[in-house]
Amino acid sequence: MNKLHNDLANCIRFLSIDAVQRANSGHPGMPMGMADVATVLFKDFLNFNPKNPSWINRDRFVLSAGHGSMLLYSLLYLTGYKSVSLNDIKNFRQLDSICAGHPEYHPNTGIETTTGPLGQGISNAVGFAISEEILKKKVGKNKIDHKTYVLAGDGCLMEGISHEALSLAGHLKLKNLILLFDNNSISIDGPTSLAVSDDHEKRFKSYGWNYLKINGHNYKEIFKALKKAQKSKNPIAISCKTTIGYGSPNKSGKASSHGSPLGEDEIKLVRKKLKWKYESFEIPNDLLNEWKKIGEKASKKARKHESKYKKILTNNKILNSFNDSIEKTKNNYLESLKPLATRKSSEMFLDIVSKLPNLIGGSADLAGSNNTKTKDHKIIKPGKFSGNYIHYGVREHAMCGIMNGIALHSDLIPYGGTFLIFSDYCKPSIRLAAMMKQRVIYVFTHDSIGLGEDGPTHQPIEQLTSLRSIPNLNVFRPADLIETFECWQLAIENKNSPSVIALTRQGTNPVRAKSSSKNESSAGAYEILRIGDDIKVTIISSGSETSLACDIGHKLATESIYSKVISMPCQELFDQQSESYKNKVLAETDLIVSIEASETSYWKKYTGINGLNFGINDFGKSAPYKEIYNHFNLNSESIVKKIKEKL
Ligand SMILES: Cc1ncc(C[n+]2csc(CCOP(=O)(O)OP(=O)(O)O)c2C)c(N)n1
Ligand SMILES: [Mg+2]
Repeated sequence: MNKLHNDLANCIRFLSIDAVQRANSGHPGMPMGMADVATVLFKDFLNFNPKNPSWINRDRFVLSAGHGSMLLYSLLYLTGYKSVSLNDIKNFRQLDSICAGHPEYHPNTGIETTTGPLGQGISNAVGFAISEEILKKKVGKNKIDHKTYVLAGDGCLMEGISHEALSLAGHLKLKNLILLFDNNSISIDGPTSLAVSDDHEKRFKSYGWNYLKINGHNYKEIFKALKKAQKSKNPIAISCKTTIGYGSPNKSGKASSHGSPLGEDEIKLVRKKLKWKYESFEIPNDLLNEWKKIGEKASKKARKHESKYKKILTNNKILNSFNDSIEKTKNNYLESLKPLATRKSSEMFLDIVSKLPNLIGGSADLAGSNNTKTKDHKIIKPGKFSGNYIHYGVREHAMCGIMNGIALHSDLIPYGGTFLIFSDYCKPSIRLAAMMKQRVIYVFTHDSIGLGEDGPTHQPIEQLTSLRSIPNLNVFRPADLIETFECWQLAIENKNSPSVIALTRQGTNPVRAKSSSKNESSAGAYEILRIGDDIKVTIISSGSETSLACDIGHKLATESIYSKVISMPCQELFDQQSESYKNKVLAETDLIVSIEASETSYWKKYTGINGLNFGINDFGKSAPYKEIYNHFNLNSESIVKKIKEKL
């Protein structure tokens, strides 16, 4: 037994116990159980700098088991991060406290990512590790050379996303990734034997990981394992056998210590058992100094290294350098004005910008369908990270969690593709990207019944509505090549929001007969056609239905009914415009009509209850796509008829 080690670990234990008790809510069990492992990690292995938390070559520490957030907050406070004070810890789980119930990403604080949904952190960590390898390749080992540590529990490993992420990490041979498994065999409902009998070792090894087993309360074993892990040639998991709620006479080893305060009486017993003679929230000076020394030592080491590093990637200017090529391609298109699938237009955009040094593309096994991979892309392969394109395999959820890690790591901009219908498999990670304000770009193709014969299982209906309901997510649905280029530019330039770009499988007719140097899509919606002086109808539309809307405008005009057509590639950006702009676009006529081959509810905020919403409020159909459009009355004859009836 090493007294100093125990004392240091007990600082984490008691801060966690006291904070949870004071908040009368939270999770003491995990921090009490993993305090020993975390102490050895921070004291002897982790490269970090409390004085410069965003130092690029720091090791990343990801708490996938986010319910144990007090472990992280305690460590940040003890090692001297300005971001977390003792007062913040006393305010655990209170409004606007940095010490939230689960870690919520704040830049430059030592909190690397938002975790909460179990297993997300594992996929984020895989993204961090991939980024490290990519950057190392770009700038050299003397500047970038760090590890990613992820602490995951039984729950994280039960989640499906862990399988996807661990499998890809093993395949790619991410030797810089170390997973600390809090193997306490307890989750909320009781012993994990209620629900799982996996052989963890075999599981990890089958993915191509190394696997070590230790007693997570024996500092020598922890030290040795971490030492070994530094040299691993593959990603490595360290199974730390721990006791949840370690030190609690009546609750240790039981689910009762997982997620509620221990209670004043039990806390007294823990103090006695662990020989902790201090008051609540009291860390004695000598121990606080020991912890501060750990932080200062790490700072000193970091500072020596920081001087080597200059900012690697500055890229907004670089995007401008593609402007000439972007304009040239647009102009060529305007000369031919042929129908073109927007997924193809997207590929043409990527063809131009694929040399952007920090754009990292990928797809979940649909590269050819999503048109995300261009002829110039280089594939990232096992152990070889000089490329810029990731084959994520059929792993949509992990792809999106990994992209969060890539975006958080540094200046890399990840984009990844799948079918829009499978955004449902991505949603938890998309939500977190939006919450963390990360620039992640989702290329979701096959965006409506227009995909045709693959049928209702593949035809998105409610997906756009669902995505539009996520705060801080821009959902783009461009109509033609010009808009697709504009939307891509907006997505790349927006550093604080993720973007969905929904694209068609089928050809769409050009609607922007004239390009303009102004990015019209940036306002979210704009007038694309006006016929006649005395207009009676406003038709709003997005994506593939915009050319249908224009046809309808022309047809109505032949019967002396005049209208304007509004192309609305992005509702979120339109909603941010000035009242006067919104009125100009939408308050001109009494009748407003929306057309989108999708669930209609979000269009009602623009059309009002007296408007007409043409869309689909049922599952799709399997047939050639034009027949499906007719089946759902999404054609100019039916829509013109209904508009006339309404007028
Ligand atoms: C996706 C998801 N599902 C459910 C939960 C609720 N939840 C939080 S912790 C937990 C049990 C986790 O067990 P384990 O990882 O073993 O943590 P321990 O009890 O050992 O601290 C559950 C079900 C969650 N946070 N995320
Ligand atoms: Mg557990």
